[in-house]
Amino acid sequence: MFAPILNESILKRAQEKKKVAIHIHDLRDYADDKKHRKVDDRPFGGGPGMLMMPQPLFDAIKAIKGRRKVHVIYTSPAGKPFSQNHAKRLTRLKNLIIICGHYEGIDERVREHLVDEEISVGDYVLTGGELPAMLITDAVTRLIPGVLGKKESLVSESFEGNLLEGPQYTRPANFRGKKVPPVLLSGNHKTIEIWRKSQALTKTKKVRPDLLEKKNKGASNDGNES
Ligand code: 4FV
Repeated sequence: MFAPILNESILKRAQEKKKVAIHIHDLRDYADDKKHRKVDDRPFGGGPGMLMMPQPLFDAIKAIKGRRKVHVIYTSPAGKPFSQNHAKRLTRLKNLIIICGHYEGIDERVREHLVDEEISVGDYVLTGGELPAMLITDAVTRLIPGVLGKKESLVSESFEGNLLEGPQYTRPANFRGKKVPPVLLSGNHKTIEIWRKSQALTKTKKVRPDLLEKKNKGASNDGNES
């Protein structure tokens, strides 16, 4: 599942520019049960489905960590909601391991003894933790200095200042009679900035008023709050 994501566009270039190194590990390689390479088992106390066993996860993470300080993330619907601030905070950590959840979940002893942080990418249930892991990898990698080229900017994008991005336009100025707001053609950067800010505010008020509450609560955008 990961190859197509990692070998395209910005993530590919980020690895080529040695801004990030991304390795995929097959848990079955760490299963004590060499014959069936079993990594899941039935839940104690009964109940539907299977759980990820502790042994392959403990031994895999021990082997991958070696002597390095690594921040271990587990992706699950029961995690803290992922956000841009969260991504910013993770870019400050040198080594991340992301456990991709599967089946009904993992043995609680993994969460207790290995997991530093549980992250959810949204209040819905997926078939596996791979997509959440890819989301986190993408959102974090693009924030690493030097990954995004000049053309791509981090400055005026959504969630900067807890505001959604306002409307944007490119050529032609008149597309089949549909015109671009004249202020954007004025060349007056001050009025353009004011217009953009007010548009972003209007859109945020309409679509994500919760972000404005956060903004007004003075949540500074320093990446500490998730
Ligand atoms: C999920 C989420 C998610 C739950 C069962 C994988 C699945 C299966 N992960 N945010 N939402 N995980 O739905 O992070 O194990």
